[in-house]
Amino acid sequence: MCLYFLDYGAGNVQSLANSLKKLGYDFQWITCPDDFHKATSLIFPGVGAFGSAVDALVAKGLLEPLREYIASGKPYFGICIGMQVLFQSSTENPEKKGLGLIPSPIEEFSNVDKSVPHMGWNACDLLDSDKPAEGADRSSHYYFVHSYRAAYDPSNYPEAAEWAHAVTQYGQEIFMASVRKANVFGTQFHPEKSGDAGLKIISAWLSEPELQRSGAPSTPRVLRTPRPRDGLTKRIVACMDVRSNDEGDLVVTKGDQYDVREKAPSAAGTVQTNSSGAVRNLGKPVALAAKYYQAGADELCLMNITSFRHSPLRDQPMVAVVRAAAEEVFVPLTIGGGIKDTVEPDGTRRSALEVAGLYFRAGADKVSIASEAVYAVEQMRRKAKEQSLDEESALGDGTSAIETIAKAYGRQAVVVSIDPRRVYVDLDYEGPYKGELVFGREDGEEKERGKAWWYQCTVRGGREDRPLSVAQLARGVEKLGAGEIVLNSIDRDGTGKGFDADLVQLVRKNVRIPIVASSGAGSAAHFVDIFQKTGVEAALAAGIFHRGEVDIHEVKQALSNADLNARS
Ligand code: 1PR
Repeated sequence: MCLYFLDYGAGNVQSLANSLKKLGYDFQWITCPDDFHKATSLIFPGVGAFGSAVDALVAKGLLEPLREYIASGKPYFGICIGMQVLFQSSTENPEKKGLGLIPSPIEEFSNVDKSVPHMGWNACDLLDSDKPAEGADRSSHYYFVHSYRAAYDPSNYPEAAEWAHAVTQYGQEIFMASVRKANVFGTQFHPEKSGDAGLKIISAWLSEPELQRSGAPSTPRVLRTPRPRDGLTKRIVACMDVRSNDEGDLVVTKGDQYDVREKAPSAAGTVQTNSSGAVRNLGKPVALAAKYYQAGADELCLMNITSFRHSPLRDQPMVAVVRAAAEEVFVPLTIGGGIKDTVEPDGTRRSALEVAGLYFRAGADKVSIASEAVYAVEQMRRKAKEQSLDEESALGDGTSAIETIAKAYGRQAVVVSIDPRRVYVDLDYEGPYKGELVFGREDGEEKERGKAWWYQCTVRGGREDRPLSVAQLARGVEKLGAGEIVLNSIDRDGTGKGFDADLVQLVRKNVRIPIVASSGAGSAAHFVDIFQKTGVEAALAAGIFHRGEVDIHEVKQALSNADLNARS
């Protein structure tokens, strides 16, 4: 087999390359139209936007050779955008035409009843129970990340529906999760990010060449009625804060309210309240990432909490960490810290887009932006004010890190990490954040009862407060194009008191993009609690996993017991 990859230069194709390496296959890149003749099997792992994919293929003279390759009957496997280009068009970029093999359009999900993008692990319903399933099965979950989908609609698009191989429900919409006909196979989900279940699909396609050519569905396609609840699981995210310790080793550390140093004992043997001890060392980042992947984490986050400010980008130690981790883990990997315009020690300027690109090429699936997101929203609001416009109506000018990275890699690749802190105020507070005040509940912590507070944004890992509320930031970054929010809490970080449900509810009310609740998890019950109270899509923890106090399996079990969807 002469296996080729089609890469048009956007996003993370390294993950798929790592999957093939893990499965023991070699491949080559399509670099010119002639390579299509040499290929006996072709995978197109498209990411980003439909229009930029089509544009890039046209610009490189690869669109027509791709059409001819597929028409020749040789096996084709398209992933995400690689599947979407088989369709006629996409409302994402209506002026661009796809290959038109499947006669229906790709359209945006409605966000009336759910968060968009559709991000996470969902079930697949195979339509032909008597046919080879390309390694897919009904009991597994697969990782999806997209805002546009091909509706499964046999009434209006009967010919297109014939291509459907598996369907998935998100909210009350049923769409094509995979397509299959003759030599063509495509998945909307990412098998390379779907753990063992996804590797099984890639392996089946590669190892059974006869199946690659004979995928004609037989069962007549009939309309499906959505079930009351979709199969999207609640995601459990394991987060590793990484920094160099005093000996210069890269370690996973963990703070209490962002203070990562051990409390130093005083001369008298009592523990001091200020922390001048060593940086807490909870393990090596790559080894821990591999451990959490094996333990069933749905996603992993690596946070570069000091940004290693003095390293030139090409020697950035975190890039090596991401590269090594991506070879071990086959679930989504987010990298955060230092995603901003930078100046190298030799004076060379690097844009945030370049920095992000380096991480994507190393194997990251998403980048997480914290301080720069605050500055971008502040600037957007300031400009609106200067023009005597309502700050809430402000729009970005296309130059922020969020906008440039989302444009190039798709909004699903851009996470904003928020580090808010409670600011307690009098009950009769009349300041600018009056509309966002939260009032302490009678069943809440004692210090909160009868109190009111708002949530203030911070930058530089909580070291500097900014004149911006968390609700203003959340609305702003959604407008700028962020695809997800990781919502930390400085007050709860490392305390084990549970997630801050008031904070999460506040942000949930303000945005439609997925939210990852973070900070304060102390038990499996805390995860159940935050999902039940707020309906957020994901929850993140660090300390309890690092210290082995709760394992990920236990959390999943607790979710299932509480009738919440979880990936086993
Ligand atoms: O500002 O874009 O360079 O990003 C810096 C990133 O580093 C931000 O995402 C910021 O949250 C993070 N960061 C900076 N300093 C610290 C610190 O701890 N001193 N870590 C820090 C913040 C918060 C979470 C933590 C959860 C769960 N850590 O990442 O994992 O709170 O913890 P828990 O389950 O133990 O309670 P930029």
